[in-house]
Amino acid sequence: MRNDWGGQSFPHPPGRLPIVGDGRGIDPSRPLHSMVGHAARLGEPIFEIQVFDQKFVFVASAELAAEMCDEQRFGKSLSPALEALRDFAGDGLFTARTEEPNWRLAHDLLRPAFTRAAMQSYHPIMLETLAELFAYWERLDGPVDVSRDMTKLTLETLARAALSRDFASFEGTEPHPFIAAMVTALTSSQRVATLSGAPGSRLALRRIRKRQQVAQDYVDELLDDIIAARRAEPPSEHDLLGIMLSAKHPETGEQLDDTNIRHQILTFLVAGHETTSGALSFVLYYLSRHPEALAAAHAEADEVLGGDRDAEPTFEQVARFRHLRRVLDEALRLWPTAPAFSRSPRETLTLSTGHVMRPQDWAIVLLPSVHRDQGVWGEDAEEFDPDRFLPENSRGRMPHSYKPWGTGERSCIGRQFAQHESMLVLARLLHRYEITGDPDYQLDIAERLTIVPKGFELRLTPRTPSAGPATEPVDPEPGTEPVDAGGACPFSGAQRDGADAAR
Ligand code: MNH
Repeated sequence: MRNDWGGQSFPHPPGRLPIVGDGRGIDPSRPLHSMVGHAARLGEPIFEIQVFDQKFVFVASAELAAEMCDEQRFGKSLSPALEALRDFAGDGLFTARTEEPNWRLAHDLLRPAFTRAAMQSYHPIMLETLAELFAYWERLDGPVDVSRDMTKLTLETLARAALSRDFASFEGTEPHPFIAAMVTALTSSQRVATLSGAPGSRLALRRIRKRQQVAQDYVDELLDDIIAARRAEPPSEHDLLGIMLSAKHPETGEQLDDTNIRHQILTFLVAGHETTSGALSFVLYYLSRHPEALAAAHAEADEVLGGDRDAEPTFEQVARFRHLRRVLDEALRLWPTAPAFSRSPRETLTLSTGHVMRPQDWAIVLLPSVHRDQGVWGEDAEEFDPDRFLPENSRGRMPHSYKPWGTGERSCIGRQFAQHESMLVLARLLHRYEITGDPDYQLDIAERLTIVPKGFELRLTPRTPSAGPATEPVDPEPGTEPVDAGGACPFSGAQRDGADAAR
């Protein structure tokens, strides 16, 4: 048994079979949903799933997740899914082991590409790409597929900010072939990870690996051409690629080699575009279902941007979209688009549950479950309520109970990038358009390494912003806001009860 925890066992779903283990209880196209469902039914802080000779241990409570977020005692480990992704992204930042020299080197060298100053240089690129999305929408008829178009936008933005390359994402409705290849490589690495323990899977594995190889060769060649072309130009640190090619470590003078640079580019494209696109799509989904949160977002956009629907936020204005920021935080609470990360202890230790955990053991922190822990988020934890993130409601919340960006030194390096881009996109979109969802749409989530809403469409109609400074405060006083109409939210149970949510 791999990851056997020295023979210790944990609660597991009923109906375990010999050999296949708990495999029957996992929907192969929706493994995350299956795990979140098991977590909710078991109600345990930690549980296990066995599939053939692989044991997976999941952390579902905020308290145990917090314990494992203690950087003194725990660090990142690579789950089988990340291990498999190394075929594709090698020792790039996301899939590197912390002990590998390339992790620290790349972390130190690439930090400057994510400072506030760097964000200022990406700001005009983000705005320009967004304007192209609006122009593309204006050429389309009918409702837009939200995840499809947010993916176009975030990939294009990243390609331009990181590589100064145009991927022509808005030339048609089809995604760039690079995306198709990347998705093939990603889904294959996930399937390899789930299949590799299964007896009789050799043929299937070989077929998948072959498809993966074709996709990967295409992607590698495209990236190697981009790197070679840039090497031929005079050095310039105006984008991420430029920094990767010329930055030297201040103490050792070390640089990244070309293979590692290719791994880093792939990492940034993979880690950076679908996570952000999913976050934007979930935000738009929730806003389309919560009229009061939507109205507040429209009002905030008008207050900051005024009466001209073509107005673009300045860099400094982005910080003023406070309500919108809470909406993003709340969407990432319910559906953290990078939904899990793995942890191992630095030395053998005993968990608060009494289990002994050794450095070779790993556990997967299941974020959607941690983020819905009623002990932290209240009885209405399943409900969308951005006011949970008002300062007065956040005070005193358990540390490490909200982890959509991961934790510690291996947390998301692109967080500011994603947050800045998301705020710009949402602010401009809601300033410019009325959004209408199909009331019959049932939230359906596509799972890869990340999660994105599937088949979610919005009808966009031009909106006339109200001019001048708003006369009413955008943030209602706690306790005076209108009560959520409820019902429409697929996770709704009880009515929410206002400001008590955080306690
Ligand atoms: Mn991002 C790591 C979530 C956007 C690049 N990211 C992580 C981790 C989470 C995460 C969680 C930690 C994973 C782990 O512990 O195994 N990231 C997100 C989310 C968004 C996001 C929810 C958007 C929303 N990420 C971005 C963007 C970029 C990016 C945008 C790049 C421009 N993320 C990374 C990289 C890492 C990472 C690189 C790995 C960092 C490291 O380990 O040093």
